[in-house]
Amino acid sequence: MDVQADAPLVADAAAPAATGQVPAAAEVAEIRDRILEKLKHSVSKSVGSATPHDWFIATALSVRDKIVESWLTSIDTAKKTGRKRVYYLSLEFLIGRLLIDALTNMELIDQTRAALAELGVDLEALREVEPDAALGNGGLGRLAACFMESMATLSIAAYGYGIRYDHGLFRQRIKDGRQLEYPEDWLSYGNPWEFQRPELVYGVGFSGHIETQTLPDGELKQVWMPGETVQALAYDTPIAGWRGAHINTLRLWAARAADPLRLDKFNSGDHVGALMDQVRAESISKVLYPGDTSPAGQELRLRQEYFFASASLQDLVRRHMSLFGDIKTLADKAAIQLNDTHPAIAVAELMHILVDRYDIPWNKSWAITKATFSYTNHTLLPEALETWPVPLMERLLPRHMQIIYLINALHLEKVGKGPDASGARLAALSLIDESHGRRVRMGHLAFLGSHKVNGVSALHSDLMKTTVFRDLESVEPGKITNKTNGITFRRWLKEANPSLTSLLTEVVGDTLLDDATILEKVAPYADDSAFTERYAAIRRANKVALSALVRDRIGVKLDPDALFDVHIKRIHEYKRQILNILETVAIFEEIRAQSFREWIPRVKIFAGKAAASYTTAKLIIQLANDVGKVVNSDPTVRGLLKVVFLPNYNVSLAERIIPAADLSEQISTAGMEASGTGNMKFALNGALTIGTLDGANVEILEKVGAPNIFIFGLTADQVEAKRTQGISGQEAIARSQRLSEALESIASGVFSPEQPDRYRPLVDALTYNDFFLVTADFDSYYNTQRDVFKRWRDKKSWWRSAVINTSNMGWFSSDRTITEYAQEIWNVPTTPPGRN
Ligand code: 26V
Repeated sequence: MDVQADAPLVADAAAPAATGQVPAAAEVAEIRDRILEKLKHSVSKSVGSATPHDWFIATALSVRDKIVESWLTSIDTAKKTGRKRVYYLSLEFLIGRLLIDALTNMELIDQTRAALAELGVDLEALREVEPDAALGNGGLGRLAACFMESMATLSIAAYGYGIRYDHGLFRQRIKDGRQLEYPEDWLSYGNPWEFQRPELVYGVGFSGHIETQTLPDGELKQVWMPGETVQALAYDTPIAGWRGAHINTLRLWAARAADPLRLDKFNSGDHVGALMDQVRAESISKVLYPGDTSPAGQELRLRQEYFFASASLQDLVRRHMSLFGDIKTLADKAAIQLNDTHPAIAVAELMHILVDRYDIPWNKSWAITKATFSYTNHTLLPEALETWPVPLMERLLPRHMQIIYLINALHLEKVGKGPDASGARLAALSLIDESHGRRVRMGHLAFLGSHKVNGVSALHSDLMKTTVFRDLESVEPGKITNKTNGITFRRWLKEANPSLTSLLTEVVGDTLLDDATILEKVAPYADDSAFTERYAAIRRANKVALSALVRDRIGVKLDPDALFDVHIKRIHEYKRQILNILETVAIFEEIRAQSFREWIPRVKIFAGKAAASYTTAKLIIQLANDVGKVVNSDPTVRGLLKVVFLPNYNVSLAERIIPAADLSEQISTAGMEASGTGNMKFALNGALTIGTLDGANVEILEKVGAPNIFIFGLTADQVEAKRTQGISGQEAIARSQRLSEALESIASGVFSPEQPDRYRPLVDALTYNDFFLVTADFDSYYNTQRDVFKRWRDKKSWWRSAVINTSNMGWFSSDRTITEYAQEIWNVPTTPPGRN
């Protein structure tokens, strides 16, 4: 990819419009000179020999310098003012690319684009060479990234703590319609955003035994003597808030062995054995989410969780002691947020630190722990609720297991005194699940160790109280609160859709990204045809750009005037991609049978990854691809329907697809999607939602109003009631000719002629064991899709609804969500941007 500087770099798609401001020549010249300086002295390349990647590094380093100046000030100010800090503990941060994000938030984007242009370099081409940091699986990880940005924007003194995985989420390739997984290698060219901190190293112990000592006062003290110690090494990435007023730190831990190699073994000729300790230690930070189908995989996952929880707590306790000198004030100066149960072992670790290291009495330690922690739940799916086998915990973390037993004993003693202390109730409340082998319930540990517990949408938080946490809620009523998720508008509006952002700021003013609620001012323009025409033209340009991308990547030509119907997210049965595919097949059959009718040209766009071990999800990917192959080449269809599956869905691809979407598919089985955040990104960018009353769809409906969203299907209550009657799909299939025909064509091999029974397992599951109630919702979904068609024919009405969606999305800014966490959970002040 050696590109000479005199051959201008060209991006692979239409460049987003600049924001229209003409940057001052002197500033542009200064930026240009700084980039040249970095290219020479940090990258060690001449202008004539620099590759796009060299230019990317030089540009990143030049903006990083600016960020560092504010970063040091932010750290210094927090120190001087003795502010309470927020610690966001997350095993996932799905940050994506950072160049455009950093330039946007430092308000240097136009100047830098102009400076690079003077050098014959296209900023959009540099954007594309940056690897997409995928240290997360999906919604939970992306939420952590949006929250980091909003915490910086609101000048909260916050640290994100996580793991610096060598390899993030796997790279997905589609071969013959099937998903293949390849290791992702985001660090192979180096990472210009991070700073290694070799002085910040903590030992993290595992296994070993416990010695009981008798103190002079006769009290017993437990001393854990780990059998193995791994080192945690810190890497810091600065996270710039909007307008660069405040910069926070994302601190990620890499695992190292204490000694780089066993010299004795090496010298005796055992060259591989000499590296064993290193390999064992480094495996902890090797990959995101190691497969946990084997016992070794499970153990590695638990080692990851403890490794990062221990390093993070040691680090924050060290900071607290050096600043405030008294461990008993920890809860006044630190709020620790647990992003799901993955870091829940931190509750036992803090107890270990307080009781064993600082000799704080148990009850006082427990009070400090509870006041410091809070926990966010992100799913109610039983298979996703973490539990660890007691024998594994006992072997790997013997002292923590003791602590968990003691927490449990005191907890059960307390609830055992209550009026309703039946055996069944105590079993449900216990930290130890005894129903299939003894296992530690990490959700219970996180719940008990926290002062607040929250769900991520109104519906989800309510369901928490009636399902998995029903018994615990009755012990501590009022502990569960709701914090509906949000998204950062800097990335999901300005960076992803700069042209729409310019149009909106023309109307509401240039404080849109400071205070998203002013989007309301756009509402009156929903009836202004001059405005809606410009709004529609921007969408069309985004669709043209996406069509070019689709053509480049998978060779399918799209009609930018077709309705772009988009379903992008992890592939999971509860998200019901198969419901969408069934409707596609039904329409395909109808077009073929009645090709003379006036069909609405439509493109179904799918993207998403399936967990490597999730056979059914992988079969759904294959079905989408197989349907695409048949539909796209059918001469009767004449391009009226296209089906594309875009490989390797990630943050960067989402940034390209969302601004080009007309229809947003949010069709999970009601009660199963905790919130969704993609739903917010689409609606903000003006796609209309077709969705069930699930997660944050419920609140989107409230904000945009029923005429501007397509809601269908069973409600969460109806889903629950229906499941108690049985989950066979036979009745629903018998009632619906369309559904039975669509299923029949899939089952008979219309889309897999080379292997006709390929999709038998999918069809059988829907017929006899339809847990996700696809068949029950099919007719309602199909009919609602016809309402979408009707609306699409009336373009005036369509664009009116789109504008109303955009104008009502201000509430879904993660700035609002973080403000609520700050006020109601963390008790820290926030400063809106622009007021520093
Ligand atoms: C995890 C697993 C792991 C084992 C197999 C099945 C399974 C299914 C789901 C999950 C989800 C883990 C947690 C998660 O990512 N939740 C997502 O969090 C988002 C941010 O709050 C939220 O918007 C999504 O609705 C929720 O699914």
